[in-house]
Amino acid sequence: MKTIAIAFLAAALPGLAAADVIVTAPWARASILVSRPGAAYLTLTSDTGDRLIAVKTPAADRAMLHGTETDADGVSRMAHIEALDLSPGETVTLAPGGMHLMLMGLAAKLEEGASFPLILRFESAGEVAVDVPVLGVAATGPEGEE
Ligand SMILES: [Cu+2]
Repeated sequence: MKTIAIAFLAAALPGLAAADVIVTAPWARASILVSRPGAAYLTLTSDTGDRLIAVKTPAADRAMLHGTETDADGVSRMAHIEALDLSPGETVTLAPGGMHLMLMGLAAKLEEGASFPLILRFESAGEVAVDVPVLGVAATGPEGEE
């Protein structure tokens, strides 16, 4: 009986740790061509503070965090962000025109109405999986992604 109780407790721990980061409102824009990278957005909150260190999805060969910078000429460019620090209690929103998750080498077009799993890896919370719904092509697409 004692053995069973310990095994149950150990199995429950990763789930408790993952709850330290709350991932809300994930979405992606539908893609017209499979040859173009896709983009996904979401909101992150950590009560204790954490660090997003990796992103992966079966929907693409590679997923990475990008920031958007606008230079003096008003031209926006994307820059790879290696890791994203989350301050305790702070909410970070990824949105078109700003930070986004770039999905390179899509396995298939992102079809409106479909959804795909996305796994976010945090330094403390470990892996957090979310289901990302695909919204319409015209839904406020990110700037400079063409
Ligand atoms: Cu990008």
